[in-house]
Amino acid sequence: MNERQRSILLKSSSRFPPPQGVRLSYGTAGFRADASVLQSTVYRVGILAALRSLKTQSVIGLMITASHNKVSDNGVKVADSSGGMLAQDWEPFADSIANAPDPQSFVQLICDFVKKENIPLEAVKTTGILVGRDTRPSGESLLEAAKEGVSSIVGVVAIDMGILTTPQLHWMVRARNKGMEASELDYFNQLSGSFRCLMDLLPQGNKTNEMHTKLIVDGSNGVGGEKLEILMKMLTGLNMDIRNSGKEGVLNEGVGADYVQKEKVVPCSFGSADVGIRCASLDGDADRLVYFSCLANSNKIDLVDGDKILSLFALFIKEQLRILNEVETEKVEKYHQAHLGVVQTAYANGASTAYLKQLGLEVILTPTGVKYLHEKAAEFDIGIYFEANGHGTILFSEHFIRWLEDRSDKLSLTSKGSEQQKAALRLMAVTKLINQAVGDALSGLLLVEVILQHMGWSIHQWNELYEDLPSRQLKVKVLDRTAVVTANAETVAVKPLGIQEAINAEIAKYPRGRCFIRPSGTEDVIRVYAEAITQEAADDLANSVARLVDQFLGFSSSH
Ligand code: G16
Repeated sequence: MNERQRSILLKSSSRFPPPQGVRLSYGTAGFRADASVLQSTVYRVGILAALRSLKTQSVIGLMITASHNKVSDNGVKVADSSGGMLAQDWEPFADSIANAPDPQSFVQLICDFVKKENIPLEAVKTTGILVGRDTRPSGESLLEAAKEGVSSIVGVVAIDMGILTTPQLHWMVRARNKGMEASELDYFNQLSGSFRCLMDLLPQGNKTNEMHTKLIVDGSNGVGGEKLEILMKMLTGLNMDIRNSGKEGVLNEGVGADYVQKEKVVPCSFGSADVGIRCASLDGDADRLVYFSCLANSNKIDLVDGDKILSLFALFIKEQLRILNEVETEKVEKYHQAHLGVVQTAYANGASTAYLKQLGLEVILTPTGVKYLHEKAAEFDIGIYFEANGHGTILFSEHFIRWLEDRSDKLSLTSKGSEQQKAALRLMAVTKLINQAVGDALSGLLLVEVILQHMGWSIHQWNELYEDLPSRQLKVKVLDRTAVVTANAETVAVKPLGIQEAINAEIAKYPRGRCFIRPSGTEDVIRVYAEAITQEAADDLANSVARLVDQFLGFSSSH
């Protein structure tokens, strides 16, 4: 690194001193903390993104969001050149620069890393950082800090994309690096165009049922509601009512996908008048989606979570593949290896995993975090991944897409209008509608809506695919959440010593009981998940394990 670059970094970093007494970690989905301590971290991540851009000689994304966290928090994460999450082998560097105590050690870390990674400190191809933020009030000044970080690396520029959903930013990075148009309008055009295409391909007779009944969307008082309002104007046939779109009410407070999925109660602005109607909930930055219906005389809901969205998508895709392969003659090439697989985490309801296996699908379990699920799903020709909390998408391999395009072209010549051609066109439209960079509540919602139409199903019929085992999730505040270390896709706690044995003893008291603990990567808590055959048993199991966590690690603990 030359002297000029070094002195630019020294000068700019001295304007962003790190907070005292706070240790930050890149976590499940980037850095998250109270917004007041993040200026320095965001500035430093701006530098990291610029280095990543030079290393990959491509466009990189930087998003300022704390997603489902409370409004006073904020965060920052990097979208890699593929549009997916930052390469995991760069996370330790992110951790070390975020925590470097002074400008000298910070700049030295950068110099060492540039050398180790052999990063060319000049742009040969298209580089640049797309920067976006959600609607949090702290986002504006944090975005400025990010821009300062980016421009501290000579030759890399930040392009301010303004207020976006997180998946929009990921989509734009992916599109840019594929040489496609990548504005917000392009995003809306792609989603609305492919949705229209799927609507045109609905089986005859299914065109009126569900679409004429209302869908009510809870926007979590975040960016998603506002963007969905724009998208809705480009669509026909959807009768959608958007609530909690951020004009009133507090972000993620008593609203949103995280609240609805964890508490299993109606969000604010929903009530008795909505009983039986199909409802959906987005989270604060619109990368999660769950559905629900309100129950009569209660604030409880019937939850249709990420596992059921996954099941719906898997059923639809499996059916289209079956049609495509059904009447193959020897003359046409058959895609023998179309390998369809699904990826879940330990939070997946046991009934969903059993159902997916019964469908004959290969089910893989990973630790929590889109970065892990996405990586596994990419190993299939068609990989569908979802966390129960509503975070997920479908990935199609380049090889499969090429085959599909070719197949579709041939069918349009040999059997135009046939069921096979329609199945090929449907799959092609899904590859465009679904956001293949990352889970996207808006694109996921449109796909759910069109599949329900295709099946001619109500939300209730969809919900009846299988019956969830009762479950309960709790959070426990502890002195040091890093004291919990897990293994086997987070199903076993290997530290603190002895806690897993104590958990096992609790589980043994409940028929079909299942329970695990893990440190959250986005909040300062230990999460507890429990499942059993009755709600009371799931609640009891979760509560007793939460007490164990408190005994082993809590504020009153002597361990
Ligand atoms: C992020 C991640 C998700 C993860 C969630 C909760 O979601 O992207 O993969 O499930 O955090 O993680 P944890 O349990 O470690 O706190 P979001 O929607 O907050 O970005």
